[in-house]
Amino acid sequence: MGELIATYLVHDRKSDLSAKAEGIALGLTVGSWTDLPELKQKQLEKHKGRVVEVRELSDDERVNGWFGHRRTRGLIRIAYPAVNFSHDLPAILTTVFGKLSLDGEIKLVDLEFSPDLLKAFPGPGFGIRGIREKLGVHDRPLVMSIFKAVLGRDSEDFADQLRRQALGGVDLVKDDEILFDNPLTPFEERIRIALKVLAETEAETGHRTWYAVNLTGRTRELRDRARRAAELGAHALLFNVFAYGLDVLQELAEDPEIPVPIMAHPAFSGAFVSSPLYGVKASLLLGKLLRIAGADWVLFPSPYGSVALEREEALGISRGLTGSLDGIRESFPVPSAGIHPGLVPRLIDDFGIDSVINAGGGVHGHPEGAEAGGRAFRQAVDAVRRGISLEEAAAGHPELAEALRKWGGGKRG
Ligand code: 1AE
Repeated sequence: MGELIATYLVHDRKSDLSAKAEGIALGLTVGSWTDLPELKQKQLEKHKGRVVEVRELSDDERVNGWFGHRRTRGLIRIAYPAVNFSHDLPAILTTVFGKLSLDGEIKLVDLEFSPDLLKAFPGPGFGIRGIREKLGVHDRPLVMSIFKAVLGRDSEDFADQLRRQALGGVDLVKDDEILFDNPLTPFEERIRIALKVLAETEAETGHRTWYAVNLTGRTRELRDRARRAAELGAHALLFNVFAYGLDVLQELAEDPEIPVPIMAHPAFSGAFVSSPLYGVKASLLLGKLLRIAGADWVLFPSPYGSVALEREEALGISRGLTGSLDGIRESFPVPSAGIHPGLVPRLIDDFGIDSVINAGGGVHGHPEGAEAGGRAFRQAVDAVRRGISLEEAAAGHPELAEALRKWGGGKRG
């Protein structure tokens, strides 16, 4: 039977990381140990947590400043026997970071799954390769656009916005995450309209665009709603996973009657990942955990947009989504928020071509409208592929030139 190794970042007030590690390893498994009679110790041995590593790190002066005294900063790795928990994320998270998360001074930074344990998780149903295959795009990052200003608008407006975005040559258009089922643009109607509009734009331009519909509502309704979306032929589902829970994502990803790729939105995740002291590291929550639970795409704040995440954190998420993971498919990293065409060279340098360039305001805010906005992004991507600067490319592409005039950028590094 395998084990699960959890890594924690601690800021210890007692300056005794080894004692802290031992306390966690025993406290979250068999409880007290040395007080037990020998026979009981033997019986419980296979359930006992094990301290794998204790490593002291240099002080974080910002943290010492907050507390007003020195804290010993360090990484602790604990191995939990897989026999202790059922092989699902609710049991795993409760074991490794249940009550412990309430401590407020400890952060869960990684989980290493043994191959046995990993088999319990589906991973993405399609992954990067499967989606590229279906869209027929193999040699560049995908480009995605986001519906904006959709509340209070009707189906006609929805169809018109979608058409303009698709004509710009984007590969994907996703719902705004704050668009829920509503009388003006009901869930099923959005899917029907999108299929019609996108079939028309494909016939017109030869370019395929997919629409990701926001799967929302009470948890008990999600499965049926997603199955209905699949029956209607939906291309992709957008899912606000952190408002529901990782296991709900896994349920959807595993359902054979929902053969539709899933795009995970990071809404609400800031509540878990933002503190340097407590919560869960972004690379684990938005990277590895979303991937094993079955997200085909993962949106997260890019390091240089409007809701910036530190560069190392964003790259860590990307590594979690695409690094090797025992036969689990790769998920597309989608660094987002405040993205405009001038950022394309930096996005490709940092996240590679197996990523999605995603923009809402950067498409709709183009001075010539959303169609030109999509074109400007595609022109920027082509420029990087051809190894020329955006300024050079802009000379022959008025849409890109306008975008650079409005938002600037184009520089690498
Ligand atoms: C990190 C999520 C980004 C997102 O969902 C969104 O709507 C971004 O919009 P823009 O590109 O910042 O306008």
